[in-house]
Amino acid sequence: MKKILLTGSAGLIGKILRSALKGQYELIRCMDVAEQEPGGQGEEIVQCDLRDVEKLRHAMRDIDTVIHLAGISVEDSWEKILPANIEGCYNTFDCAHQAGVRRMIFASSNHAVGFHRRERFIDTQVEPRPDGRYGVSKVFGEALGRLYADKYGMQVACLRIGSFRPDNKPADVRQLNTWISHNDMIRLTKACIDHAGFHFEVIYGVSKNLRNRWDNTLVKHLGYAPQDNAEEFRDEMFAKGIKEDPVSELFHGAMYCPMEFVGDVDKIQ
Ligand code: NAI
Ligand code: 15L
Repeated sequence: MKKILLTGSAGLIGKILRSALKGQYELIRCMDVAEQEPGGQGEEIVQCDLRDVEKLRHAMRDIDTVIHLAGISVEDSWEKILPANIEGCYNTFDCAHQAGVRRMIFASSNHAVGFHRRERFIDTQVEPRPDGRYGVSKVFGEALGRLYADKYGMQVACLRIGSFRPDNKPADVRQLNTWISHNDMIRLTKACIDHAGFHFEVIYGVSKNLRNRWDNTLVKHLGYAPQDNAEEFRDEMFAKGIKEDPVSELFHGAMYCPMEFVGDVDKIQ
């Protein structure tokens, strides 16, 4: 029986994981800067900002595994990304290390590799290619994960999540590739919590979509077996029409790529 700290537990993914993991482990400590529903049996509620190192350290006591979801979850200004996703992510890894946490499951994003060309499949070893400040913060988090695994022996899994939606279905034609269902997100998280032992892993958080372009072959040993397929929403998504920006449609990161874009797409090969 494990004790788990779930950061970002008041958010979209956090709420789903909170209810799915409840009762399956000895303790789920739910931490967020936002207010939360009171804790039930096997749950503790902590209100804490990732910048509050003292409180964060306290939240790590007796924890085996941290699931780190908290932070800015979309492209935003540096003023917002810096404290939450850079400083806050560092604080989370370092407080976990100091408290003797064995395993970290870090919510990275497909936007860490968003400027790879969509015409190519990408695997878990492609070089970082962030498509914005948010993507840079996810590359930073993955780099921290590599450091804390190599230097401090922490087991780290970085989940490059695709598109997780409140209504549990894709929003557009692109998300027929990138969608992850709620149940597959739960499966992926549980695979990483329950695994006997790993060093440092990167895995795409995507369902078993017919149009998936992200290759998890190298991390089959993690035991993530997605069951859902966005193709069931195909007709509904195509009926909405394809209105993608010409820069967006070239790259895996899609809508984040044209933001502020003044580059030369021919040079992004
Ligand atoms: P969300 O925005 O719904 O939840 C994020 C939570 O973090 C919120 O409850 C917020 O209060 C909390 N938070 C923000 N700053 C904080 C701080 N300084 N201290 C403590 N808590 C703070 O995001 P969502 O969609 O649930 O995503 C969770 C994680 O997964 C994020 O790291 C996001 O980047 C990542 N992700 C999500 C994807 C999606 O499709 N939803 C896709 C790829 C990655
Ligand atoms: C993400 O990283 C974001 O958290 C989410 O809001 C979506 O934009 C998602 O990626 C996506 O690429 O669809």
